[in-house]
Amino acid sequence: MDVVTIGETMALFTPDMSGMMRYAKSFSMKLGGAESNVAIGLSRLGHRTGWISKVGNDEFGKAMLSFISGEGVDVSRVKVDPSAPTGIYFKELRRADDVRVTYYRKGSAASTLSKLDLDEEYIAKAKYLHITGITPALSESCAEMIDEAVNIAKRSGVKVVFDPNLRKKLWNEEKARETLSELAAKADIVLPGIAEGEFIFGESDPEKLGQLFLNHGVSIVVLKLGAEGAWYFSKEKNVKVAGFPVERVIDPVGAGDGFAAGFLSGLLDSLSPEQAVERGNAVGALVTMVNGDVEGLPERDEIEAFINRKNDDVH
Ligand code: KDG
Repeated sequence: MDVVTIGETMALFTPDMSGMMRYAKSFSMKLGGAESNVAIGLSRLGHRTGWISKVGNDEFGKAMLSFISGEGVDVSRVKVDPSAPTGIYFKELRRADDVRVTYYRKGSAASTLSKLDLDEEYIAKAKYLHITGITPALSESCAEMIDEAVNIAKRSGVKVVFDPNLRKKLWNEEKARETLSELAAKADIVLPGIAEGEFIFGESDPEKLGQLFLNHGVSIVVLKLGAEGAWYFSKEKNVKVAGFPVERVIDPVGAGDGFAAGFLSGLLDSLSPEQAVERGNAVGALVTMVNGDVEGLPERDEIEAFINRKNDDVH
């Protein structure tokens, strides 16, 4: 595998109208989960990915396995739990700049994941292990599992990629700060948004934040700035890469996962740091133009055309 990831995916319901969800009469069902979003994004770009998770023995779990494996992601390490349901979440698109998320995931099948659900050999054979700060927020056993997955990766020479993905609705701030900071310290690559960096270190200046992450033990930090693009920091190079103009944002949820998929795809293809960040920015931008967490993730010819169009405009 190029990338193995671990986390919960939920059935996602979006009202077929904008505005307050209380007035919604019909909903579209999709699915979303930060980690499987990244796996799907990478798979669409031609990389080999595996997703470790647990779903309920219910229709949502079955739909999920079928959809995600249909995207080319290996689901052989996903377990089916007969005694807990697949999690659900609602996305209320009041306006493009006011998107509200409501979770129904307490006690979900994925929240019962534990160390026992890890296949050491499966992780050890990957090039990258991708984890997010969502999984340790789901339960104690999930937090322990993520620690163990990181330990496996470290002793097997697998690079750990960590996206803090702070979800304040899932845990208390003190615990979140402590855990995200610990995971960042153990990761090789960290992909925070600027607000997440500020949450962890209390600093909002991008260049100071980049340095703080490097001093924390991280080799590569990519600080995402939304539409503005992203900063790349490492011992060798600090560079800001401009984002792509998006005329109309339809749904920003999943853009960070799109960035992670694009950036990792660039690393897997041995692109330069600037080009890898550019690919991340481009995938993130494309995701925001489509309703849904994964529906806007591009295939390879689409991403290349999108990037070339911008560069042609510029030169
Ligand atoms: O990054 C997008 C995710 O937030 C979305 O797919 C749902 O995994 C999800 C979560 O926990 O919020």
